[in-house]
Amino acid sequence: MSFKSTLAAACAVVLFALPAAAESQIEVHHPYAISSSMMATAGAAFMVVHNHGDTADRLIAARSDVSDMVQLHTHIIDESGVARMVEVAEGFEIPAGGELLLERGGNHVMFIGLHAPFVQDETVHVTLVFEQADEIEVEIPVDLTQMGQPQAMDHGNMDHGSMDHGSMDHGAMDGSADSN
Ligand SMILES: [Cu+2]
Repeated sequence: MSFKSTLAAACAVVLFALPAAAESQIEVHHPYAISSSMMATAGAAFMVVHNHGDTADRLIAARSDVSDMVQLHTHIIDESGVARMVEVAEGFEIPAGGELLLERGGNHVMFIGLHAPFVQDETVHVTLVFEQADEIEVEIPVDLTQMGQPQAMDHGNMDHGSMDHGSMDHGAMDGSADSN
């Protein structure tokens, strides 16, 4: 065997081994995507990301061609007590043997500049990018019925806004139980 082909064989083994090992570490459950209305230019996706590995990892980016931009977001209460979303450039940790919750009112994947409205039961193709593990392709079903779930309303100051109070107050617990 020549030096060249030995090297090529060694590389092939490495390339082959890495994705297989990484693939088994991260698993996505219960994904769904929403947008607030048919006119909305933004949408969000939620899911549970399991890390079956014995080292922590991070979700550091998400990509999709359904919108101009895809960002990792969280909700904060700013100095004036207003709940708003901010980008988290460093992403979210997924503890070893644990899970990352992307949920209403918390961390989420944000689609900014939707190219077309989200349609119920269609899917949004998203690539999740991790610090350690290989990228994962996820088909995320659009579930606009989740918009009625008041899960996102658990931060106090939303009711000072223009939203309908009546639809927010009942059943906050039912909604969050449903996401498990
Ligand atoms: Cu957001």
